[in-house]
Amino acid sequence: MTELFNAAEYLTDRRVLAGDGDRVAVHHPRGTLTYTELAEEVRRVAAGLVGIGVRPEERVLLCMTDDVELFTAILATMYVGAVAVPSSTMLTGPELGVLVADSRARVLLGSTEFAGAVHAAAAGAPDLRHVVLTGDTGPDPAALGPNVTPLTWQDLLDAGLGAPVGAPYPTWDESPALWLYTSGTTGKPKGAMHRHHDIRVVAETYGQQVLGIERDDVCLSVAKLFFAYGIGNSMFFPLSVGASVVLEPQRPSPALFSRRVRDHGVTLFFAVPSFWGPLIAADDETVDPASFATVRRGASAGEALPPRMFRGVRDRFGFEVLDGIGSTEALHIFISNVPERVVPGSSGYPVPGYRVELRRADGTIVDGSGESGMLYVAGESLCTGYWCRTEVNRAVFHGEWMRTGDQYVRNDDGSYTCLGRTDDVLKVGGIWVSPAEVESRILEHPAVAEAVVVGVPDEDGLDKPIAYVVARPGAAVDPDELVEFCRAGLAAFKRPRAVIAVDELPKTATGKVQRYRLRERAAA
Ligand code: 3SK
Repeated sequence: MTELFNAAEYLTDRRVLAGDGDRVAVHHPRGTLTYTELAEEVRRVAAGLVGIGVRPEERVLLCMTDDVELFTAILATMYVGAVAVPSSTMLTGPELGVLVADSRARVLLGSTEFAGAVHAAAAGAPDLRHVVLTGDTGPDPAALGPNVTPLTWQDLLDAGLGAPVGAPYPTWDESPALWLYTSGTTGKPKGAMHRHHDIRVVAETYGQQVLGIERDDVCLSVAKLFFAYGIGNSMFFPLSVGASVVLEPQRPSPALFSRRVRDHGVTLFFAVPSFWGPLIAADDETVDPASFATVRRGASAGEALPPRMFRGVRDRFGFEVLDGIGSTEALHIFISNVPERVVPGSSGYPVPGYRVELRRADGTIVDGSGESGMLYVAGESLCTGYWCRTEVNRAVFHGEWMRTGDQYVRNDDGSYTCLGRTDDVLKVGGIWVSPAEVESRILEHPAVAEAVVVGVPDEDGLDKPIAYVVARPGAAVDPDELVEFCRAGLAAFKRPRAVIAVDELPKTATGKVQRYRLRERAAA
């Protein structure tokens, strides 16, 4: 008989059964939740979801800040056998609408500060039936249309009064639990589908065996819960061992996060290179190095951590940062540095439970000797594929292996170093940015005839999007205005950091833009 397994139960009820009921699970802006309180709150929200008609395997989309409502709603959705789809809170209304429509979500949960995007997204989603907002006001019925019921958070909880949930839905390892959208290599968002099993796998491999998370740890992550990196750091790892997490809804800044580290005695601190840089550079008044006295380990992902930053954190704050590489498709990190064996500038060694291969363009395997190859990974936490994307699935998933799109080299000591992307997609501040999407936005501007966006490394080697544009005949391009135009039509992190007007773009004889020449020009 198939053994039942529910990841939300594993992370809540099972901790209570293991004796952690009175321990703090969550520090949030208004107080704390013990494991017993968390488990109860999850069941209350679960009852509300059942009360409004959520059924197993249906998607529930969540566009929310890192706070108790999001934390409990993700767990509650999985508890009732439905699929949690946490989405980026940086998306515009139409961008969010694409995810609501693609996922066929019938329920959309939003934080009140994203009401504008939530209303706009709901307008174009035919399958949607309920929109819930935190706060007292609730969504505007006029903005939602006749088929969608607007609810406040309290309405959701009240809907559960007649539908108590005493036990998790009988899911098993293979049951769908979590979809995470990534724009990855094609630019069009794709929902990577994860099973209940994948959550236990990342907690028990990277979380417990590499990071070495223990019951007394206190975790704080710069990456939010809607990222694969963030949900592992802030939910799967701490709850899998009875540790605690600090939830911070506000945007991460060195000053704010160093205060949170100090106030909560954080022991495991998770960040990305675009945060480590400003943290190291901040003066002592903004960031008191003594605030980090309790941190025993840091973790980094998203982009390769420059050795300068590894040394900067160690020398100024006194802890080691374990850099690693993961992916939304693998749910978390699958190559990582390990404590006391860090090779600065490398991503480290394969995490226990994962296999990696470097392959040449013809598919043959690189066996060492400094030759680079495309990184492939196999492991138990790989997603089952992208929702409704047959063509991309065939290109990316090959039996148990996944093509990552990253070019890597294996060093003599067995560690792996990233050489960059094999395709044109950029990672900016740890988030995928599709040049094609930014180019389409720029091309909507009446003054622009042609546009190409390339990634250009800054002084730390971290990619920043730069746009080259050719003006229409008789028109002139104002770079600052074009950046603002992008900000208005795209999530802000996708905007080009500079716009360079040129008379023509370098092209091959067949008319293909030579992006590498623009990258070279920008870097010169
Ligand atoms: O970007 C990464 O390295 C990463 C790490 C963990 C989870 C997800 C991602 C994309």
